[in-house]
Amino acid sequence: MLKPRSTPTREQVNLDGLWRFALDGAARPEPWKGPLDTRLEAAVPASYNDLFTDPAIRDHVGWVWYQRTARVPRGWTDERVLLRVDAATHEGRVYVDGVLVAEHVGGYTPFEADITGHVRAGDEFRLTIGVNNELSNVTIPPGTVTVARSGRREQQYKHDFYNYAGLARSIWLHSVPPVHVTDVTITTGLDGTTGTVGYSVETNSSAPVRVRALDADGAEVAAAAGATGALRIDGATPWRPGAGYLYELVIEVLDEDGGGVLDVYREPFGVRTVEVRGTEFLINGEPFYFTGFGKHEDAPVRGKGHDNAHLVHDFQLLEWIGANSFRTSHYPYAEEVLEFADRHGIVVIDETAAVGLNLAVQGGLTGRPHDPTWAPENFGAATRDAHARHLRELIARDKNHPSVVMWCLANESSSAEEGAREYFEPLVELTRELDPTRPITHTAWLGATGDNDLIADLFDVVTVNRYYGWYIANGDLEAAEQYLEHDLRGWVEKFGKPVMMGEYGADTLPGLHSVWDVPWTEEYQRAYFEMNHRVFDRFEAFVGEHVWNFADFATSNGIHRVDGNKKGVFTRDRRPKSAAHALRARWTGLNGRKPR
Ligand code: GCB
Repeated sequence: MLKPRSTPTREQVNLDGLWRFALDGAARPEPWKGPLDTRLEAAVPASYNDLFTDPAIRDHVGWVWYQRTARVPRGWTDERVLLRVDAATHEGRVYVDGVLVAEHVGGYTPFEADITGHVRAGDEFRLTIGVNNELSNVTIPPGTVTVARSGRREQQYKHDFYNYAGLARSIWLHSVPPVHVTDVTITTGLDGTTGTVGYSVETNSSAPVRVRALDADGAEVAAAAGATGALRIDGATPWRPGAGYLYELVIEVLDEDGGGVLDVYREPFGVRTVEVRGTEFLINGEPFYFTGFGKHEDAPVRGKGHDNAHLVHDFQLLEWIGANSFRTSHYPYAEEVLEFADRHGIVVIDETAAVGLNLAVQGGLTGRPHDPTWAPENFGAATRDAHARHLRELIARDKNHPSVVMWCLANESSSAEEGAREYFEPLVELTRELDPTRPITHTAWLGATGDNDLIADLFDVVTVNRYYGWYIANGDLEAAEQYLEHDLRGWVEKFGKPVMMGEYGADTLPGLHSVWDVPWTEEYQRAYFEMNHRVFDRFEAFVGEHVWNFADFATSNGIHRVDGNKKGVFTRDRRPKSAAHALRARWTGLNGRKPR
């Protein structure tokens, strides 16, 4: 889905700010039918949970309502008027003056509605957005709503991060001309020093299309006519990790005689290649070693709300510590994040919101038999359909970002359990069909090993999440080292593919110190990383290390977490723990190359 952009033929109005807000039930029965009866105002973009002091709001399960008025610019008389919601977590319904204009399930991908028939240029309208945070067996991510003995509805889910909800990303009113570009796909290659750029433009008409590629200074470097085709850029500057050089494709839809321009859309792109060859991960033909993190969109007060100040600061810290990459664990991040990564040359593993498709985890923790994960009553065809829809939306949104070098289809699903292959094979096929250019991976949980995993061969890169020295052999780094080496060897020897660490980490309380190997201390986190790195460096096939986590983050209540997950290398307010300095020393020395 195209991002709204301002061009000579397109305009946009940002609708962020303070919106009237109410829980379902607190307002009138059909809140979209009139002004929302409430004194509350919520900030957009932000998760609503931590904005208010009322626990009934924080713990609410179900619909909430946001409302504001908006004015259609008076110059839009002859334009199509669209309303775009960058994210409504996890389900959204949009009403214009009481009329339902859009519905969408999936909390981390955008959706939009053509509201031309419902509004008039120059006039104001009432915009109401309902957002529901409920998860089920057929949502991605999954969850279950239970009713406690107290009668309170509670949302259970199988991931540890807090189920923040609301309008955490921007809302846009934007215009497109009646004849317009609806999609563009750009793929790039390198032929010596020449950049090859394949493009395919979709429009809502058969009007002729022409494209021009501009370099970063705005100079035209290639041009072509036709909705699909190829451009060649001689002496191209490639997009590289650490140097995010971007070109722009200017797409013009012309009137039938080719004289007038009906629509202009501009899409940035980078010229680069990505390939897995043997046990190497190659960017522009050169071996790349991932250093970085699994992250979260997470901050005090805003929750998962996008914030440009946090964006800039997080990327500063990534650079400071020598991270060249991150994974969008465990859901697609705001588009602004990917655009920033594009511009700054940070490599991204783009992950779906499929986290928690694993009932074996509970079994593993309690030792009790667990319900089958891949069963129709748990995660069956209907879940897979939702997963497929989500993949389509993710790839449609992010396919043109040069920073995205790999798709991660799921986090820690039950890949060693019967039925995993039947579940994943069609999703792998779909991903390859939607994007034949990027490698794919999924992260393997502790219960899946080289011996018992049923799906690793379907993917290009083996990514494993391992917590030896934390959940296993806690406090015994010697034993942990042996377990880890044995475990990694199993994957390396069996699959002959690049292997990387998707997660490794230890909860750490800043300020807690010890001269011994005491879990939760800053020294232990450092020693834990050192042990992991010693092991990684023994494997030729190892292509990267993503620490869990970049920063401490909010989790749901529970006995396993005290004030959130503390595996951050930075605290939640982004102060470095001692291990951050150790990582910095290692990573700045590597500079994207494998340790020797
Ligand atoms: C994992 C999950 C991640 C958790 C982490 C932990 O394996 O993928 O979402 O936060 O472990 O800290 O337990």
